[in-house]
Amino acid sequence: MRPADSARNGNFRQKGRMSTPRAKPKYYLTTPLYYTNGLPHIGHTYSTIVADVIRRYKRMRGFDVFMTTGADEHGVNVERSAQKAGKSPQEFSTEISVQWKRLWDELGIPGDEFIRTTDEKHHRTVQWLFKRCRDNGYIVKGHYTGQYCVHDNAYVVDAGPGDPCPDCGRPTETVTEENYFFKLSEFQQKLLDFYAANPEFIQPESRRNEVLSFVNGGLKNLSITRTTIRWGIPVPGEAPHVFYVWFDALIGYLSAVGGPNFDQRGLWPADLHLVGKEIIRFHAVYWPAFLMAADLPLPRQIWAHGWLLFDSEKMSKSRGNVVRPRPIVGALGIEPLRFYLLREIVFGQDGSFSYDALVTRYNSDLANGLGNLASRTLTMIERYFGGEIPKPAPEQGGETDAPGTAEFANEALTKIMHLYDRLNFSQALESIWEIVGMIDKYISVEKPWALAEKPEDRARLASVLYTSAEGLRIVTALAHPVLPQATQKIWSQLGQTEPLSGVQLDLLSWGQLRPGTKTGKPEGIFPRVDKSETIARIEAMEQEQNKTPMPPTAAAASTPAGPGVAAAPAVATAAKIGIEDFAKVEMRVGQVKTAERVAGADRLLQLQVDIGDEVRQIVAGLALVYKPEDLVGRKVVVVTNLQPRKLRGVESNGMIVAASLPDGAPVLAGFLEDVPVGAKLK
Ligand code: ME8
Repeated sequence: MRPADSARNGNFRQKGRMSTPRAKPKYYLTTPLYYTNGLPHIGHTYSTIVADVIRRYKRMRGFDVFMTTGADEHGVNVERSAQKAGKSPQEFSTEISVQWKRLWDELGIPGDEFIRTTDEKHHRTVQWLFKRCRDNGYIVKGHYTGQYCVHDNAYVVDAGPGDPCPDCGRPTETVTEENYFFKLSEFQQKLLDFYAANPEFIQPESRRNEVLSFVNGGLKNLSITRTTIRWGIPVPGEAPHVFYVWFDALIGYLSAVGGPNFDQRGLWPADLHLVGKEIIRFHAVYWPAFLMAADLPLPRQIWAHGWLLFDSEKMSKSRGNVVRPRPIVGALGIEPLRFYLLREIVFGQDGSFSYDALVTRYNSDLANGLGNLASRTLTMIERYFGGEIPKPAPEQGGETDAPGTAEFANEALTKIMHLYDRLNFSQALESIWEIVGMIDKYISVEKPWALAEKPEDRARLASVLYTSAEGLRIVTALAHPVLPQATQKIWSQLGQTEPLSGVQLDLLSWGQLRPGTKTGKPEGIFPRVDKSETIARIEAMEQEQNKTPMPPTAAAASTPAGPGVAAAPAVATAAKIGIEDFAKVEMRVGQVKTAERVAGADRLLQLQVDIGDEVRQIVAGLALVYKPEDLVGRKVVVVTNLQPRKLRGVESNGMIVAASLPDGAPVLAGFLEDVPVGAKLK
């Protein structure tokens, strides 16, 4: 059952659905609203490109599509970044928002609405939704002391002072506030019932399981206002309370399509919230609970995709290991980037970004694949038939285009649409490119250039080129959501006058290409490029771009992976330091003498570490990965000149150096050769 149906039958009314009569069914989708504490990298670009592909695909399936993207401008991160830049939060985040919007425009992925959480209409919506939840009895006032992760704008349940955030590994801060609480605990069963009634609500399955186990584990009330920061939407009549950034940003999806008057637009509920996997809980737990509490319709689906990795780590602003879209687009264009991201990465899973793979895909699938097919087909039609689609003569059919072609093509259409429907882009493209390969092979086998030599083979030549052109037309339409400009060019060269974006895939079938149609001049669509030269160009552009001062980011780059664990910096673009700064950090080889768990802290181990002239007690966030007994005797790298501090009441006098994996898991630094305990690292 889909959310709308279950809502009608269950507690949650499906208001506003289709209240404005529409010729076509509506489809409303969103990207996350990105933080304005830094500029977009290709991780963000990936999400927005995927949304744009869905938007174009759904239009070709007859939907009236609306897509929202935007900027999440409030919260501590933005406030701090603004402070660093010496600007007011409003001024700072406006500058950054403008740049995000400009980039999406430039890349041709602007969506239909760019909502800013500083927009007046959004403020009104948040305040209205708060009032509805409060009037319904789901909001109470109280005090809260807890560990707060500034980076993720979230309290960390069950964490003690200094414990790391389980999501990003950065140390949490202890915060005490008078807060308004959202009674999330009252929604545990309601959410579980809702998920059960709507098995496709959370996708993919792995994320659904993750959310189910989180909710099954019990839900605590959620603090939804802050008095410790000023940069937020004011809670009406309750100064100095401002709304918690997630009880602000999520509501942006609704503000974008009418806010309190969503009924009039008929777009709510959203059909799809597209998000990265790290924010699934906010979207699949908090957001539906807020909407249930306000008695509003729930979104139909949350789809959490994986991460783009660079150098095996999550590409992220704070790590600094980011790749920006502009240099790639400058060297190759936006369409090769779209194609690469959707073809190479299995949607829903993590995928590594590599320039090498990007250019290889470009040359093999676009230059040699689709581009070459279009140019050879159109060139031969021009040369042998004066630029007119020839009339096929089926009775002349040879082995390779015999009866099954039409059936094969129509079946492929159905299959590929199904793959798009499941957001299985990599397989959809793989299947489309199988057809490209088949037509290519067909041309090579039939050798139209040889048929053209003999007048008695004229009818056969016409059939072969018709078949190739018709195959190309179908492929072009199917690839349009991913390659909108290139396919439109090929489409026009095939003499098609209707804009490709207006073509309905459901009405597409083999044989619609009319013989006699005038074709356009064949033009190269994807010229082949030299790999090393292209990568060098991208890198040169990147360097050029990095010279232009970038707005400062949230900059938690140097924060450790956990208490007592210093993450080895994987920072490509972090600010450089002089040798004298590095010399301030004293690191020595240590050997673990004893190790035990710290009571009540899942992640912490209490270690006694011999550093040569003394044995130090160090509390380290290693317990999720390392068993205490496996550490005893192990040589580790210890930062020895840090101020001692207490973690869960246990004094920690030093820090163990470890790499931090994308999921925050530590990996201890060590040596291949034997080294004496106490040796200094330089
Ligand atoms: O979380 N790979 O904003 P944000 C793939 N403001 N996608 C990535 C990525 C990567 N390496 N890095 C970022 C926020 N993304 C909140 C959202 S919504 C109401 C509030 C994409 O600027 C991915 O979609 O940190 C991820 O969820 C989003 O950017 C996070 O953007």
